[in-house]
Amino acid sequence: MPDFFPGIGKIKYEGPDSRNPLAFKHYNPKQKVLGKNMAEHLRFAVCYWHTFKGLGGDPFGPGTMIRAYNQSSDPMKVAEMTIQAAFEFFTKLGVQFWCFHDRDIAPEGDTLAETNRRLDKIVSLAKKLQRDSGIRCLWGTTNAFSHRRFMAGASTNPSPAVFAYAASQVKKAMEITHALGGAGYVFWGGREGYESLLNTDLKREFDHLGQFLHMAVDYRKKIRFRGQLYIEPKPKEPTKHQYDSDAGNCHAFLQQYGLVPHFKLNIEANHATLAGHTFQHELAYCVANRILGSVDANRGDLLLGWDTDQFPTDVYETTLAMYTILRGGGFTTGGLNFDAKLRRQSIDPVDLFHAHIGAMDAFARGLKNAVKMLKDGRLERFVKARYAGWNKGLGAQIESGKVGFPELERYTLEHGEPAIQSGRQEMLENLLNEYI
Ligand code: XLS
Ligand code: CA
Ligand code: CA
Repeated sequence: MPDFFPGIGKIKYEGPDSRNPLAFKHYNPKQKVLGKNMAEHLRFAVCYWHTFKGLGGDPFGPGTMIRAYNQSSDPMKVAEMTIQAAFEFFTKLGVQFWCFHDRDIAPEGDTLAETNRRLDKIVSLAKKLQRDSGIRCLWGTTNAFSHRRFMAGASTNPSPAVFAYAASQVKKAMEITHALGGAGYVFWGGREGYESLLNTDLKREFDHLGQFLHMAVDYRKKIRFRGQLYIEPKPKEPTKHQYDSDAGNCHAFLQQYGLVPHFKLNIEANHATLAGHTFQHELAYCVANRILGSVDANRGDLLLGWDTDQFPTDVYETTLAMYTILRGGGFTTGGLNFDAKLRRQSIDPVDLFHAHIGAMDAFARGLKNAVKMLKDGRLERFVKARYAGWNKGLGAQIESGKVGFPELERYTLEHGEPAIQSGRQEMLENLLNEYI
């Protein structure tokens, strides 16, 4: 077995006092919290696209990173070496899961048939590597946005032939995700959106997206794939207007097309901030509507207006995220997938370890803080007390639908000006700091 990350051994938990940059200070996979161990709560996954296919290119220049596993002129040889490097990395890092796009793991051939043969070859290698390492697939997905045929979208393309191509690609990607025992399958909109309404039939494109997802639901059933289907919201990028722009918008779409029973959402932190929301807001919306499925754990830069996909390090964010996730019952099929990439100057393979170790520690701290918040219960009690008026009297009458405008007018005329109370935001912000 080649060693693509020489000199780096298995990353261990050494505790908060350790000064070893290649050790976990907080993530202790076996440590029990709230009845489960940390690994079971957090379900960390490494993403294939940024971690193994991203080389630091940006709109101003090509990649800066040189990797031993892509030094060949034969694209299939590169694919084989890369999947081996990936499993070496997952094993040394100690994650349980990985995520991929079809085109990350195997390069496209000249025809769809040839592309699928190439995929089968790499998938059989991946299956063996999964068996040997015990590492599992959190979710698979399709890249139906890079190739020029998808410039005007995949399932929302004005051309039915492109719709058909995208369907064939998703069919195959669902089959290989199933073959790899994937716990889920993601639909991120890619180029499902528009640049200009001058050339777009918005209603027809939405209808086609709905129809496409119904075909995916039918095919999932046909091949007996049990993985959870997810939609991943993202606004503004790459198209000017993306159809799946945020959690509320995806939820409305799923309701409109009768897809709620079949889909949950995959919430990405950076996409939340691009949509003008906090990460916690998007998670809380999903928890409130029972549609939270999985999480792409990264971070944006609030001073930049694009998808920077940085590794998560902000413990306030991870604490609030884990608090919200735990209050929603925690992960079942989903997990925390690091859809994040190294900065362009972090050129060494060891930087991949630093990035993931820091991100896993940030979420382990978030988990521990969230457990403190839940056990202490002061925040929860405050919110309960703030809404206590709805449990009896007037509030209970309104909620049960027993009164309407005339009765409420009578009440107001009788009782006069309502008493108001402080929202205590600053006190609660201080309380949050007690746990962090
Ligand atoms: C792109 C998305 C993408 C999805 C999977 O911005 O985050 O990587 O997670 O297609
Ligand atoms: Ca993502
Ligand atoms: Ca992103």
